Amino acid sequence: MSLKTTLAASLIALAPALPAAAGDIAVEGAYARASSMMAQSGAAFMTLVNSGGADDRLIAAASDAADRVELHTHVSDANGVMQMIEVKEGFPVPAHGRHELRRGGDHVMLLGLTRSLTEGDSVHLTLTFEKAGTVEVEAPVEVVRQPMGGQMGARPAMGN
Ligand SMILES: [Cu+2]
Repeated sequence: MSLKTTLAASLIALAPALPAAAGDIAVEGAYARASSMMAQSGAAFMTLVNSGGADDRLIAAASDAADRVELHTHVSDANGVMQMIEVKEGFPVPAHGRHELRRGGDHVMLLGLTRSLTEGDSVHLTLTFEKAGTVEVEAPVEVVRQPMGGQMGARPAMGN
């Protein structure tokens, strides 16, 4: 029985974040990460899904984990160097369509982290859509594992 209990607990821990939705808008697969171990900033990624017949738009975001939250994207400058810029007009979510926020592309930028983002933690996001209103999202933290742009001597996440 104790094994079953353990398995059940593991499954709950591994369960994806609950679907977050408002009106015709749903937010799927949200996760957040710090830019690096000692970072003062981070980013959140997710897929915005519009099941309705009218275009909508993500126009603002807020979080309990950051002083300021902006909608950002990446563009390459004249030298081909990727830079982040704020997208003041927000991200369009077409009718019966989706808009993906992913690494290297559009993202929700967390500026001035109020705490370090470690595995097992989660970040609360309040997303504001032009038509659907606000969607509350719980984005689990994923510690950076991508090979690109890795800092020297990447260490495992520190405990408390
Ligand atoms: Cu950014």
